[in-house]
Amino acid sequence: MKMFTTIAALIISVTPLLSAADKPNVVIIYGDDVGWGDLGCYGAKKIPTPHLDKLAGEGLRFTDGHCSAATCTPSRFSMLTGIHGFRHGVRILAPNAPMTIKPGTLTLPQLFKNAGYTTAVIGKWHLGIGDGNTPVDWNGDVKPGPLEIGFDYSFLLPSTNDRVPCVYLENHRVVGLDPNDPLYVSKTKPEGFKGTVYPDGRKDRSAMTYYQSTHGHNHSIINGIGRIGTMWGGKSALWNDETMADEFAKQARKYISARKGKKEPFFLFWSAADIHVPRAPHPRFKGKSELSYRGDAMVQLDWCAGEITKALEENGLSKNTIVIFSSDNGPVYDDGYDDGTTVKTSTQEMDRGHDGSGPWRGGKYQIYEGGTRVPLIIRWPGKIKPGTSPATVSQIDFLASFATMLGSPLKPDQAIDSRNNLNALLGKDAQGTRILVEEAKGIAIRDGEWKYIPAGTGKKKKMAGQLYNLKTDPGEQDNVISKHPKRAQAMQKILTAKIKSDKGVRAALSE
Ligand code: NG6
Ligand code: CA
Repeated sequence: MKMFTTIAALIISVTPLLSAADKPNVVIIYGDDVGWGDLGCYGAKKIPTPHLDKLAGEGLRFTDGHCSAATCTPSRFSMLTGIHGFRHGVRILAPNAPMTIKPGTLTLPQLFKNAGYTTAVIGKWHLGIGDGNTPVDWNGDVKPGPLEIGFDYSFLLPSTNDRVPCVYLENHRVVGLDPNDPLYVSKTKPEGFKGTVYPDGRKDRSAMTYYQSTHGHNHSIINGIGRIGTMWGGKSALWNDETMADEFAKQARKYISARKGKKEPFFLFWSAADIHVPRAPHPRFKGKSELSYRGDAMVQLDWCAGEITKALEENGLSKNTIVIFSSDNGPVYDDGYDDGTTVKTSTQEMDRGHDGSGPWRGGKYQIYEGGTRVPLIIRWPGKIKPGTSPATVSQIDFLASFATMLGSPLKPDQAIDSRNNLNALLGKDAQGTRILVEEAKGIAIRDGEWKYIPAGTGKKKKMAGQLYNLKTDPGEQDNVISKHPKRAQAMQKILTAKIKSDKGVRAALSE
């Protein structure tokens, strides 16, 4: 009997979970700066999000789902590579930054491609473009980019919506560029340049007609909105901020309808600019939330999610498609634009009584739960039982989990920080990972209900080490490090010896 069980277990462990014909399509709908508390199904009272609420009702809604870092680039880097950003010094990227993901790295799209999928990314990129040796020629082939790391098709907002260049990039080419007004991204005016010159907000604030901005959002004024970085020319190719969401939704519809009746499954990474600043939702969303631009942008993002799920439905693809909704970091309010979002109370910032972090402390940029604990919803009709899961799950584990689902084992040097958490993602394990890494300026770790933030240097003073029990103190208010010094030391040891280990979290934690 024992022998039989062992053999049966062996067979189960080496047999792919899926036959080729059953491989599900996978769509990740990724919000930008969307907090845990910004969706109706997570408790938002002032922002109607009917489409995402429906998705949650038909799928599994995680209450302890995480992105890997409290800012965009490291989170996206980790989700796509299964490697923590801190290993490669990945930080928020400047407008003209080169690729953070080196061609040849095993990425999430490459994993799917190896398993016979066709793959695409539509929307915000912010992972850098170019090899870092030769400057990117925005008038020629703009590469390496997503096509060189596993995506078959890309339609991008290359950086962020508050950074130049304010143009769309389809595969290797800027869309709608007029060769008579070539595009350059550089601090200084290119020699002999005769094309469009945009107002410099440092000298001309009156050009900020949409709303005023501060904190470096003033180098180039494009469409009346201040941006980080300077661009020259490319006027015919400029995006329209108010139709950007419509454009990305249209591209998603086009892509999905082209997949109808095709044999090979697809992976689509659909990455919104909403609800990142500068928020400029289409005027039809004005006043649709009881909040400001930020709430209305969230209603717009919800509408886009509805367009994507409708496109799947109309093309008969819903049933065999896994749809994931999540975000790249926690919430932030005005973040440098006077869009009327931030209303300060005596103790915290929020938007007219709406707290985008829900019950968690902090938000974007911060090491507290609100920085990385984000909405995470997964729907797979007939395969994932609808409900709510308390399991601890992280986007960095998507890669190893999908590798398990596809029966494509990872080599030890691939996606070194990604661990298989498929059972939790499918709703078959209510615990998930015990050890979780949270990255902001520093690195914190969770061990079940405990959270440890090492002592570090804050902006003004040296921050002391912190230990919280999230079960009794979910709001991280009561630092109990002096009551439990041994626990803090043990967690520090795991952080130094295992999390920071060159072998990666997967190998180090399984030892
Ligand atoms: C910050 C920007 C902020 C935002 C962020 C990136 C300033 C003062 N602030 O540096 O507005 O663009 O970078 O956001 O420049 S993220 O979601 O892409 O990480
Ligand atoms: Ca973000």
